[in-house]
Amino acid sequence: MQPAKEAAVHIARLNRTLRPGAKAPIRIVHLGLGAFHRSHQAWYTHRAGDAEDWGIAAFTGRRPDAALALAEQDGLFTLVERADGGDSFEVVGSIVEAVDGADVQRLAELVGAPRTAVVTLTVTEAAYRLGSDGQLDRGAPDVVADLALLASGRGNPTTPLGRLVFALAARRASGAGPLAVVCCDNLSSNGTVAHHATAGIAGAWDPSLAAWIEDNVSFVSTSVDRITPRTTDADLAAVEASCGYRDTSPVVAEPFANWVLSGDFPAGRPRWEDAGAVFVADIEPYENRKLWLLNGAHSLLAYAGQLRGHATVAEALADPLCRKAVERFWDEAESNLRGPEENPADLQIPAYREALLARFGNARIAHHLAQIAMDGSTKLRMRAVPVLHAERAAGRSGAAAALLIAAWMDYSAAAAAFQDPLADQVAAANGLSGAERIRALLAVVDPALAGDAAVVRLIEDLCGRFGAPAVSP
Ligand code: CS2
Repeated sequence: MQPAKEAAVHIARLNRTLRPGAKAPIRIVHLGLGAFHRSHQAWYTHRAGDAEDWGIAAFTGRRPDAALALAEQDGLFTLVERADGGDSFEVVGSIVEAVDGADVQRLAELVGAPRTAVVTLTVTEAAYRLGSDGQLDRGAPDVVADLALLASGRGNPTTPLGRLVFALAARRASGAGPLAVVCCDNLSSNGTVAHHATAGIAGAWDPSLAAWIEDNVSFVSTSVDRITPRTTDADLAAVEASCGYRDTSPVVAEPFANWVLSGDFPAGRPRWEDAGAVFVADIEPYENRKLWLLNGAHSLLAYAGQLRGHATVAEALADPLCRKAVERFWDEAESNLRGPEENPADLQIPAYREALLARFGNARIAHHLAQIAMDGSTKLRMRAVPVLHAERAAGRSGAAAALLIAAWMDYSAAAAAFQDPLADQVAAANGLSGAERIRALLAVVDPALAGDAAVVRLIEDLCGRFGAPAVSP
């Protein structure tokens, strides 16, 4: 029997236990069917007390593969919770339809359906096409192409945000009423970012659609957290050995999961709080804690660690030079974190830092630094730039945040495969030398910093700290 067929048979058996009645109706549409969606939002929905009312239709991004594989298993997949002490397995049943993202007509049909109440997004930080001014970069080639397709009406948009806008037009046309768009990408004020990107595309296509979106779509901000490395063949084998069936689409994640949300759900939502999600009025402190402490340290380890020859987060953290850089960065970030208005003491930074060390040190999770290193120009804007600005505003140097940026610069010049939406600009900047190179690279990340001669000097001085060449060959 073909592996996928075998899985289908086993999973169909599981299905009868998991879904004794009819499948949950589709009320959530997701864009960005990848490992993180499955370990996070799909798992929270599966664990919600009213899960039987909330099915997810999940669309892939660039390729259909994940949807095809999952559809063969009727949307079911195994979540492997990988703790230091061992694995535990759970079959997740909340995805009731898995669709190739290119099927924009199906997307429009589902978003336009009155029953659909929520659209969730994990489309990567870079997909929002933010310029360094924080607004939609209308000159980005794929945005330009999508706007032309939308305007001509003779083709389907290809970017996630273009597709979302197309589907929202269908919702307006069907008169299905308001709904919530929930951004689950690692960006500060991610609801606002999704709002700006959506409004930017809609406004350039059809101002009356942009006005409808303004009145009918609630953009919810969230802070999402669960370390989920890419699934490997060894993971498939581990599921088969322990569970007795061949799942082609398992997902491996750490036991820890966190979801903080802020915003309105005009057409309702699952009881995600049953699975531990938290709803707050003031989300910024939680976002900053997560983006600066977890993601900031991740990026630092990704660049410094690879420059030092390490491959995974756990390996890099075990290197005293990297560990010290992380602790210093955390000290700087911590001095700029404020507690939430409703509960100022809730951030509990020392415990959070302690927990992060344990999470990063979980050597059973092979979290590859190369995966984290991607799209650095966007990620640094959330993870390093705000800390550096805050430090300098407080009259301090911000050397630890500057070191993270310097490590990214060194990595950008040394990496064999440098993946970034602004890779061309980065390569051009790396063709320069000395302070000019630093200024040009900084301009890619944050023009204000590039205009600050003291920051340029500081970063120039910090380049090479992890043993890489300060200038490209
Ligand atoms: C990582 C995140 O790849 C990256 O940039 O920092 O995916 C990180 O693992 C998650 O945000 C953890 O919740």
